[in-house]
Amino acid sequence: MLIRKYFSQFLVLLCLAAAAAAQAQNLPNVVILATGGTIAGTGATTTTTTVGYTAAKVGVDALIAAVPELKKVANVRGEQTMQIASENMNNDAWLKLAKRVNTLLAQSDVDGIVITHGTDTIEETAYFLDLVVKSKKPVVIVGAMRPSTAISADGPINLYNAVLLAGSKEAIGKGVLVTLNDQINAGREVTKTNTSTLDTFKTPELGFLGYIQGSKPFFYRQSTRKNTADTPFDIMNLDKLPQVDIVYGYANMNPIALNAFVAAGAQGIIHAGVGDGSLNNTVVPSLTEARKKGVVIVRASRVGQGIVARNGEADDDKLDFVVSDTLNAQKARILLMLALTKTTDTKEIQKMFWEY
Ligand code: DAS
Repeated sequence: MLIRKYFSQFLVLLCLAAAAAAQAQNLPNVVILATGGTIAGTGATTTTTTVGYTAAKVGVDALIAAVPELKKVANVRGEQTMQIASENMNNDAWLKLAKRVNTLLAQSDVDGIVITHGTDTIEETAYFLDLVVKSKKPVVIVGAMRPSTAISADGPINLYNAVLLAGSKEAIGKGVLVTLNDQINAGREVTKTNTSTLDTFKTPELGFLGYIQGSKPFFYRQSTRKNTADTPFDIMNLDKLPQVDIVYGYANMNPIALNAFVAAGAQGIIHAGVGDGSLNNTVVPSLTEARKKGVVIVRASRVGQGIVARNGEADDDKLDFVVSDTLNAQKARILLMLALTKTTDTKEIQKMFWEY
């Protein structure tokens, strides 16, 4: 009697295990690469939300364990690639992260990647990866505006959304994506628009790619620019990126910072000018001198939206400058850095700003 009872319990367990294995087989395999940020942050009290917490404290396994629902949408495993607040993100970290992403995506048992990241430089890492990932599989970057210990922390639901997006067919071929707050942004255009609110990530004027609702992604548009596998930028054998710096335009500007960057060996300068990328008279001689030394100059704008028109506020043909199209200064810096790994020809570089 007792044997029959145990045997039937054993059979039930066997069926449950088989059902779980079958379900797991149907789920996508998503790897979570953790880099730090507020999503991994902790605060002294549950009401420590936008200030007073410490970023980059919680490990990737704890982040995953805090969202058991992840198992319903994907087979997930985590790697702690680094543990930093993203204001400290740098070129070496980007190369390490990008190489790991490319290595994993080349594996047939990996269907998508999620990167947990601080929000301060998500927009830069997203565009860098948008240009150097060599796969059409989804890469989704996610962060949080409140630490994991806060009331109504946004990290868990953002992570859940990011994992289901990275495992979705809809996200294939869309370029690197950023999701927070149930919204989906393109890596090329997304930018942080508010220092502390939950809805800070936007693509002003050009708009979101879509939303995540009821555990499903909904896309309404996609970027027209070439990305990921369709770019010529290959970082797998690079261990250093060219030095490119940004000078910020303002009334009563002077060339001190610009001259210092050039003297320190910058190979490229992004000039984030006022308006349509206008140049204050005080800096034109230094820019011209830098160009003569072979430094590539890109005219961007501090405004943040709109096209910086070639030969508009400056004679770019005569000065041999490049214009940034719609890229803001921090993103123009990324494209110029990668462009300089391929060429110093300003005509070639200008074409890249029209294409990526
Ligand atoms: N310091 C911020 C960062 O790591 C915290 C955050 O918002 O993620 O980017």
